[in-house]
Amino acid sequence: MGLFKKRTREDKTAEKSSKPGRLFAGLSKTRAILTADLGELISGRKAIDAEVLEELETRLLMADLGVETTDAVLEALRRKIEFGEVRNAENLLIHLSALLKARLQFDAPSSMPSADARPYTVLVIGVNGSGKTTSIGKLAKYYQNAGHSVMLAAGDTFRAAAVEQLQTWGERNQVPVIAQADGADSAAVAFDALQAAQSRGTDVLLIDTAGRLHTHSGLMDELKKIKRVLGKQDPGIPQQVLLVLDAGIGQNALQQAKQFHEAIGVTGLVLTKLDGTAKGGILFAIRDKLEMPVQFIGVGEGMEDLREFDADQFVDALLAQDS
Ligand SMILES: Nc1nc2c(ncn2[C@@H]2O[C@H](COP(=O)(O)OP(=O)(O)OP(=O)(O)O)[C@@H](O)[C@H]2O)c(=O)[nH]1
Ligand SMILES: [Mg+2]
Repeated sequence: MGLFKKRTREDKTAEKSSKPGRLFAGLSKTRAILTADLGELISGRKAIDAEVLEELETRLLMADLGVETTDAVLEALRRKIEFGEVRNAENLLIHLSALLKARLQFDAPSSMPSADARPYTVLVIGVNGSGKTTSIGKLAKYYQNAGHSVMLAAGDTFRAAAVEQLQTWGERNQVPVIAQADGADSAAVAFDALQAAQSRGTDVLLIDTAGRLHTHSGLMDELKKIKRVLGKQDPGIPQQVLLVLDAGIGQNALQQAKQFHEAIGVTGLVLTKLDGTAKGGILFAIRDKLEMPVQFIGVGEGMEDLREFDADQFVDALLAQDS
């Protein structure tokens, strides 16, 4: 049934390579939880009854939207049913979509460099394996596409492989990578890179760091040092501290984010691996519980699989009906 516009085979082929198509494909696991057979459940009914709302509630919780958003959305829908605004399945999903979009608006600062502060310096932090280095590789592309010159700093000095991984992304994007021998002081690498970017007039400097547990105070101190050393050059640097979170950890992301924020101050989040999880609703819980905006989302391992977060596109991709 046509709750939302069905997509033809031609649409799907075109979508695979297009940006909205990759977002749509990337969110398929969470979408399956939210919408699989929902149309059938609703369509046979004359009215939207308690059973339908209970089913919807279960699905929102399973997709990790969190209790706050789930309760608020259900409450709003019940009121709309009571006042006759929602009468059938089509109505219900349209209102659900609008309610979710309204709740997911972040007050995000611009992620683009301004003319008076070059290089726009982005410190990228997070636990091991969350997707920091990969996201930096994708961000290099993102900034180049926006017409900016980019430099990368290999601040993960724990493993030689980490430097090589970043250098590979540097080669793919044809951007310089500033690195020192492994075991070097990561704050020194960051500072070196900042000076190199300043002297070359680079627009954007992306600094990779080693993965670390938010509960390890020694490693958190190392991050503070990187930030302090950069700030000595100019207190406005780094302009952005991006915390990279693996969306697959669901509600645990909230605790991680709080502790990183307390330790060094996070300006924005990158939610990665949304393509690998059915817990994509975690963005709503983040909106409810944290002060930090989601700036970027990762929906795959490829260079193009990172995008600036857009609530309307995100909710459309979550609720669209797979045909
Ligand atoms: N499917 C998918 N995989 C991703 C995404 N982002 C990163 N990955 C994968 O996650 C793995 C870890 O990514 P890295 O970028 O190395 O993670 P990291 O945070 O730099 O890891 P450490 O430096 O070891 O702390 C790699 O296999 C990436 O390809 C994403 O959005 N989707
Ligand atoms: Mg890394």
